Amino acid sequence: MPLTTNKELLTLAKKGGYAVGAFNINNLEILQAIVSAGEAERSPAIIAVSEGAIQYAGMPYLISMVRTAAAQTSAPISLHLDHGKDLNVIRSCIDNGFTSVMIDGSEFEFEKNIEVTKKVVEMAKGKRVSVEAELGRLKGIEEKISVSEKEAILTDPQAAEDFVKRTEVDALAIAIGTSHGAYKFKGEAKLDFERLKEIARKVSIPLVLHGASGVPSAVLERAQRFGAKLPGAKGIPDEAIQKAIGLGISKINIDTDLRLSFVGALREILTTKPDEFDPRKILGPGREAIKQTVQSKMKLFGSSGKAA
Ligand code: TD3
Ligand code: ZN
Repeated sequence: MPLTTNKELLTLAKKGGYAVGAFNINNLEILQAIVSAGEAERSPAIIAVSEGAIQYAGMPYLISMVRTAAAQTSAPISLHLDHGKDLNVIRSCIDNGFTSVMIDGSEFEFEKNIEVTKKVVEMAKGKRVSVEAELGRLKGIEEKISVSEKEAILTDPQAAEDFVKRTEVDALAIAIGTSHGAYKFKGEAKLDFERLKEIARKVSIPLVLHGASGVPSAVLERAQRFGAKLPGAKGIPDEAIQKAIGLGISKINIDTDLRLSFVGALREILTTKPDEFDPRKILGPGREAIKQTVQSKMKLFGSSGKAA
């Protein structure tokens, strides 16, 4: 089937009370892993590409791989630019077949964020391209953070309502205490669910949770058993993800868990089979490990069985 848009996927998810995973790719194996997980689970999936991935793999390669994937699979997928910051890159994604783009103006103050976000909404108008924006900062909240520091980082519910009204974006990424990468919390995992509740009350478009990797212990232990050094790595517990979906999150971004799964499998092969030098025998297990992880996310997010 042709690529679908995030708006289509997320409208159904919001109605159905589940979330769609956005999984980052930068090569063939990761893409194949996500698409075969979607097939196996009968689940939709968002294929996320960052500006860094575009630099690494090149726009033409990424677009043709994802188009080919969409044509081969019967589960819906969309092609989404993750954390777009460069308006030229965003424009080129819109013009070249992406079905969703994110404009990340979260580093700017409120009015400037609105201004850049509106520019992208304008670029996407009349095209089959959804727009996601971000309000608030994805930084870990330390245990002993002051109230004013916390307010400066996390998304303000009233500001979110105004932001969505003024920009007319299709989806909004919010900050409730998650952060990117494998080190999300020093102590106990803590998310601001009250804030999420309040935002969901005021904002009717689908809400997005970034920095949502769980750093699953089995995945981490495999990587560490074969030499990975990741002391203190910690993610979002599965229960917190389920709670966030129950409170109105419809799109969940996962990258770190895919990277950890991939590298654990590669480390194991390279360590246990030092005579192996066929890339397929090395990358194949990496692909399989990502597929397993993506399938477990689809189950966790409730998107399994939701492919139309
Ligand atoms: O937008 N992304 C993916 C890119 C971040 C680089 O890891 C996320 O929000 C994913 O977050 P996580 O928890 O997988 O790092
Ligand atoms: Zn993100």
